[in-house]
This record gives sequence, C-alpha cells and structure tokens, in this order.
Amino acid sequence: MTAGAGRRMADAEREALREGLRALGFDEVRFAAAEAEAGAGLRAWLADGLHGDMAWMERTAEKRASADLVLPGVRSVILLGVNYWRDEWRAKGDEGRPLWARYAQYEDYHDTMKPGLEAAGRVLEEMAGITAADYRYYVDTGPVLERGWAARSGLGFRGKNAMLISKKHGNWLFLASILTRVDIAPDEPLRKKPAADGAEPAGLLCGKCTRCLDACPTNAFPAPGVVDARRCISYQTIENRGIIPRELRAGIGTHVYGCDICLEVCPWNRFAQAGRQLLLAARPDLAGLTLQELLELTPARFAEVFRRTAIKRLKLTGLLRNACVVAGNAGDASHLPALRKLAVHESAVVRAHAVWAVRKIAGAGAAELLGAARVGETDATVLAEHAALT
Ligand code: B12
Ligand code: SF4
Ligand code: SF4
Repeated sequence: MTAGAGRRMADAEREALREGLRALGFDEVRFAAAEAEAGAGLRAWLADGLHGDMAWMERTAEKRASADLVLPGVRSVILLGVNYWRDEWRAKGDEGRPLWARYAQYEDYHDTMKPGLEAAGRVLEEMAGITAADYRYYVDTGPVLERGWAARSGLGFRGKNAMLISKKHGNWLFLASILTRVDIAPDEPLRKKPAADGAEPAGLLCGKCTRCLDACPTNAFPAPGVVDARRCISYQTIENRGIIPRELRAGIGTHVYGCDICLEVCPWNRFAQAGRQLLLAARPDLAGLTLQELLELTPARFAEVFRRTAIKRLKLTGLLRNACVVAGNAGDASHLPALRKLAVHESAVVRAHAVWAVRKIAGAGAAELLGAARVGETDATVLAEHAALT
C-alpha cells in the first residue's frame, strides 16, 4: 500500500477530483463508501436461475457482492456515468427498419471509454498520492454491481425496469466504476436510509407508474426491478448464441440487437439532453441498414460494417439468426428468397430460424418452398423446425 491509500481526502481535493474526472468526459462523477454488502438480491436472482446461461455471473457472484474481494482494503467506489442520448432519436421514426439498442449504435463503449478510465486512474494517482495497485477500474466487464453502487452514490435510483435512472439523464447512461483504497467522503443516496439488507429499493421515484413492466413484450419482469434474463430480448438477441425459444420469437418483433422498450417508455427520460460524447464514437449508419441487407450479409461485409462495434462479438451467425426472427415477424414475402438461402446456411442455428421465418411468412406454402432445404438435413433442431411445418 502506498502513502495515499487509506487517507481521507479533504473536501476540496474531493471536489477537484470530481471536476478532473468530469473534464475527461464523464458526465456524472459520484462517490460511495465501499463497506456495503448488498448481495442478497443477486444471490436470489441466481438461485432462481434468472441469469439463464450467464454462468460467469454465478462464478463471480461473491466478488460482485463484496468489493473487498475484488480489491482488498477498498475504501471507496467512484461511480462514473456517460450520457449516450442523441437528440435525433427523439424525432426520428424507424421507417420499418430493424431496431438496434441505442447503446449499440456506437463503437463498442468498453473500448472507447477505456482511455477515459486510464486517464481517470492517472488523475487519482496524482491527486491522492497512490499507485496503480491501489485502484481497479471497470466498465461493465468487472465483478461489480454497478447499478447498486450507482444508486448508493446518489447518481440515480433503480427503476422498476431495473435500470439506474438519473434525474438528469434518464435511462441513457453507461456506468463505469473505480474501486480504490483512497478514502473519499461519500455522496448521499437519494434515499437517505438504506434498506435493512443494505440494498437500494427498486422504484424509489417511480410512484404508481408501471409503464415499463406493462410494456415489456416478453413479460420479462417477475417482480418490479427484477429481470428474468431468459425472457429478455436483450439476453436472447445478444447473450444467447444458440436457439431462441420459439415462444419468445414473436415478442422480439423487429429488435435485431438488444431492446430499449422498458427504457423508452420511462417518463424520467423527458429531461435527457444530448451527451457530450467525449468518450463515445457514434455509428448513426447502423439504424439505416435494411432487413434485406442484413439477411444478405457476407462474412466480409459483416466485418466491414460492424468493425469496432459491440455487435461484432455476436458474430455473423448470431446476427443472421436475429435477422431471420425479425423477418418472420415482419411478414414481408419479398424476404423469402434470402430466407430460403439461409435455410441451407452452414450454421444449424441460422437454418433453424430461417425455416421458422419462412413458415411465418408463407404459412401452408412453406413446406413446398423448403422442400430442397429439407433434403439432406441431419441436424435435429433444424429438422424439428421443418417438422413444425406440417
Ligand atoms: C448481466 C447484465 C445484463 C443481463 C441481465 C439484466 C439484469 N437486469 O440484471 C441482460 C443481458 C438481460 C442485460 C440487459 C440489458 N442491459 Co445489462 N448488464 C448486465 C451486467 C453485466 C450485470 C447486471 C447484474 O449484476 N445483474 C444482476 C442483478 C441482480 O443486479 P442489479 O440489476 O444490479 O440489481 C441488484 C443490485 O443493484 C443490488 N443492489 C441494490 N442496492 C445496492 C447497493 C449496493 C451498495 C450494492 C453493492 C448492491 C446493491 O441488488 C439488486 C437486486 O436485488 C451489468 C454491468 C455490471 N457489471 O453491473 C450490465 C448493465 C446493467 N446493462 C446495461 C444495459 C444498458 C442493458 C440494456 C439496456 C441493453 C439493451 N438495450 O439491450 C438491457 C436492459 C435490461 C434491463 N431492464 O435490465 C447497463 C445499464 C446502465 C444503467 N443506466 O442502468 C449496465 C450497467 C452496463 C453498463 N456498464 O453500462 N444486462
Ligand atoms: S429490455 Fe425489452 S425484453 Fe428486456 S426487460 Fe426491457 S422491455 Fe423487456
Ligand atoms: S417507466 Fe415508470 S415504473 Fe418504470 S422505471 Fe420509469 S418511472 Fe419507474
């Protein structure tokens, strides 16, 4: 441990640190004391299997519940928010194009925010007299309950939609955190008295509103503030790399990557203003892609269009799978030729969803359209989709 570790920062230093981090591009900078243990909700969520196949959430649960296991001797958590709202989103309709989660209409935020976090670390080192051994920073990827800490720091509150909602920026904030051994006086949470288990309650400033719970097309909220990831479009279209359960496909509508419905309907967004985007790189072109273009993506075109975005991690097969579901839901017969080609794609996952989409569009005529694709099919999952045709 270095000299600055464990030392209480003076108020003036603390405010200078806040300003220094804001100048780097973080729109919100808040502080929380690290002693809290509030893992009960996480443990219940995991025990109920609501995390689906995200085994990494299970593996890291104890660390997520206790910051001291991530950085022994941790005293404070610095919460950082980056506003990703764009004004063009308020006015523009989607003109029937596939929908992309707003957070994904940027170069991958994990990458573009990283230099900001590195710079933040250097500011902290200098101001507090510590070394890199006395802090850890994360943006989404670390074993940290970012929304819980953000609520504790007063950055916002946890909505019934489970999002960290800021009074100023609404639902449109990326979160990042720095765990540090420097002792920084904490900011006040919106609710001054924490719940008995240390958790910030969901829905603190929601009142009687239930818009997000009512709007979710796949009924993914078993309770306010709790998401059953297995039913969430975001999980199914991004995290699940295999077959999307048939009963959820209709609810996916035209969402080709992620879902913003429970964020969009929230009245707290009315105050959101366009972000400074100092740590983001917008990709407005993605929203302009047509469904036909997606269904015809080649490996080379996929690599070119989705370079540096988070979507590249889904890989071409994942995106084609999602595009098939969107095409089935769109019900436009002009997509049938592309879908018939995908029904003989090298990936069984793509084939299965293409067969489903042809059936949705062509109904009784699907068996004839897919006759050639069925010949030679050996994969059990794809055969099950073919069998459902009759
Ligand atoms: C796993 C995950 C998912 C999963 C599960 C979602 C879920 N609701 O848990 C899936 C794939 C479904 C998902 C979807 C989305 N995600 Co996501 N996801 C995560 C991730 C990696 C972990 C979340 C987690 O721990 N979930 C487990 C549940 C139990 O935890 P929780 O919701 O935080 O609630 C518990 C804690 O807050 C705790 N708690 C309460 N008070 C306190 C106080 C203290 C001091 C502590 C320690 C804890 C604590 O108790 C709560 C439960 O009882 C985080 C990044 C991170 N490291 O936190 C991003 C994150 C939550 N996702 C994010 C985003 C943007 C999304 C999507 C909007 C993407 C999209 N458009 O498609 C959707 C929104 C869905 C929704 N309504 O939640 C952002 C949210 C930003 C914000 N303003 O809230 C995050 C923070 C990533 C980031 N760094 O910006 N996501
Ligand atoms: S992101 Fe979409 S599918 Fe997931 S909980 Fe919100 S509204 Fe439901
Ligand atoms: S939509 Fe309503 S209930 Fe849902 S988070 Fe926003 S204010 Fe709360």
